[in-house]
Amino acid sequence: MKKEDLELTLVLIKPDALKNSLTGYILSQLSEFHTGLHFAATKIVSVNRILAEEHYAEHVGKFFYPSLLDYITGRLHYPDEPWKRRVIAILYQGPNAIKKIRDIVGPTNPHNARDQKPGSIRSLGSVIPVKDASGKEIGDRSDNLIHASANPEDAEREIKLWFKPTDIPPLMRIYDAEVNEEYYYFKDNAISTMYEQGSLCVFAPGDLVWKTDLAAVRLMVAGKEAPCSVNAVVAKYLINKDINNE
Ligand code: 3AN
Repeated sequence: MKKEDLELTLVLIKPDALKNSLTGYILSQLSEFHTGLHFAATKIVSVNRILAEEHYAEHVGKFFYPSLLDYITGRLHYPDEPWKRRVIAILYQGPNAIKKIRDIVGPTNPHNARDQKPGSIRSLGSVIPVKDASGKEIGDRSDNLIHASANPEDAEREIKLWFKPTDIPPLMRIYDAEVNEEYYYFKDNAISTMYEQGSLCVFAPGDLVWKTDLAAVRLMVAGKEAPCSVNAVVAKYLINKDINNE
């Protein structure tokens, strides 16, 4: 098996797709029959604030950022039914996985998708006005049903943000993982090797973790600058935990 044959990409089936019962349609569009790609991992995620902020970190400060967080956490589509706020996160694997999926997904804005790529998944999405606190329209939000990694760098960052190494079968894992040998705890947006009341154990000895995450937490506990944020490391360990940070 060549390395190129094992390319991985992240797909998120977002709350608007779930609400509109488009999950089955989307899965069939992305099926092995159409794409030649294979499932490498999947999970149902109730997206918490930490994960949402980290996933959309590149959009911090843009006018649509707050509504993007409300969208991906499911608050917009399920305001009164919090138990239905979910995203389906899937990893697909195979040659050219990133491009193949992006082609079927279509352009970011559903209006552009309908113009430029009719039949793409996002051509079924909607464009919703975004208003400021005074009710003045300040732009549009794209409810575009699905997220798909845009390039190999984004794919690696996003896959390591949403999935632990053990979520992926060993022979499908393409990023290095390592067995951790220490306890690492998370509290008040910081990582520590010391337990305090209210700390959450992120890694325990014997856990298989992303090598890049382990390198980052070692720098963090040494008080040095790490190449990623604390939230980027801990987010995948907080998925579906009962944390109070909505
Ligand atoms: P894509 O999802 O196609 O990779 P990104 O990563 O540029 O697009 O944007 C992430 C999300 O942010 C989009 N899915 C869309 O919902 C929202 N977004 C991006 N650009 C805009 C924009 N100019 N106006 C409104 N929403 C936007």
